[in-house]
Amino acid sequence: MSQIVQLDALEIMDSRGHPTIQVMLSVESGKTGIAKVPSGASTGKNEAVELRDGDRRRYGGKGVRRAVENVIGVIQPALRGMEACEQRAIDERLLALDGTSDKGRLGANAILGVSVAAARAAACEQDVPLYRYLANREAYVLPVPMFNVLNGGRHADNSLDFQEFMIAPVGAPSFAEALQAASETFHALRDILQEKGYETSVGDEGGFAPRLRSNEEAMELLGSAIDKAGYQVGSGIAINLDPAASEFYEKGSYVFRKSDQSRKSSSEMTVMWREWLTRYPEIYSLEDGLAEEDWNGWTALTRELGTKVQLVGDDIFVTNPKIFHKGIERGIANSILIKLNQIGTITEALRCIDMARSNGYTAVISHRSGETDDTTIADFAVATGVGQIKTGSVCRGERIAKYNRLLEIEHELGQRASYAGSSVYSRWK
Ligand code: 2PG
Ligand code: MG
Repeated sequence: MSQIVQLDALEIMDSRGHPTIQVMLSVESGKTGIAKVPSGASTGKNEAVELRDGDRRRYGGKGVRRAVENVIGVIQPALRGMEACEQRAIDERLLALDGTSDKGRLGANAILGVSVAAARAAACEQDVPLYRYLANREAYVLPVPMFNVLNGGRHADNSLDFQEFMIAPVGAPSFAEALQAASETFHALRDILQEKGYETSVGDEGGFAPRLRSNEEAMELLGSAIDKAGYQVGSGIAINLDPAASEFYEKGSYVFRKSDQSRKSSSEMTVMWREWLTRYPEIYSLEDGLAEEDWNGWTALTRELGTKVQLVGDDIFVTNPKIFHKGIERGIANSILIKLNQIGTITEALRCIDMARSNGYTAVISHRSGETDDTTIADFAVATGVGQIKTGSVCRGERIAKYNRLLEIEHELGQRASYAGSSVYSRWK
């Protein structure tokens, strides 16, 4: 009854008001799975291709009509008759149909839409929630959420070079209480910013985007907000960073253009991060502390700090099993960020998670800065049991949709749910 009978797609809006694709996949019984595909701003160079029309008369070239046509005209005939529950076979068929190494023919946006819509249709057909359908075991771990409450870098027009300052309520007993702690801290931060005369408007991921004096000031404000909300800095609420260093890497140096115009070499960056970790022991996780091209720097950084902090590779691995494999061989990072649209299929993302597990790496499921109300990653985080998710601040509907979905899952699981908490960082803290 789960034979695929129809695929449809349309151009919809993402949270930045740019077009993206929605895919609907229907099976024989009449059940339909719907997927809405996200889109990044600080994208890694080796991400799978997001197919855009390039026709400047529409949406400045960002239209996705070609991706829509590929779903309907090319993918639909090739998938009709396949079982929606055969995820791997579907994903392999999509890869073969595309035939390129970067999904540039059909578009990773078209391909991911279909990959996720198939999973959703199959779950619906089997009448089980998506997380249960995707998991192949019965242990359900709710992830530690990382809330990006202060935005900088490419996500905000302010003076912060670092893109994301996140709070992670590791000490909470449940996901619901983690969300509560984050919300209280977020509002305490708003009060503090207001008192200090800073703006409280938010950036792309729902975090505040004030014109602070320095990246260090961001850390101090977060510490005060956590304190004001009545939580313990570090053991109660950790601070996780994603400076997204590829964005300020220019010809072999790191240039702090948004703040003080200073420059640092790769080894000076590692020294800086070592000092930050000493000064701010509440930092539990550092993502993209160096740039995607700086492989030697990454190896040195990992050697130096890999036993002290979670080092997450985002731009450098781009959720690509082949690149991740090379990175593991080179001793790069100890954690991988998983963004479904960086690679384009559920199967390949799962392969990265398996590789992470078998090589002693952790994994963090992530949204993109351009999102929709799609909540797939919430289910994906629970299904894979990786214990960590980052999906923005406690603000903006497209972010809250994921957190609300996690609340729903925790509620539904009742006694069977367990919150990952500080255990995910026990290797370092
Ligand atoms: C990141 C992400 C998500 P973007 O760098 O980790 O927070 O940003 O989607 O713009 O790549
Ligand atoms: Mg990142």
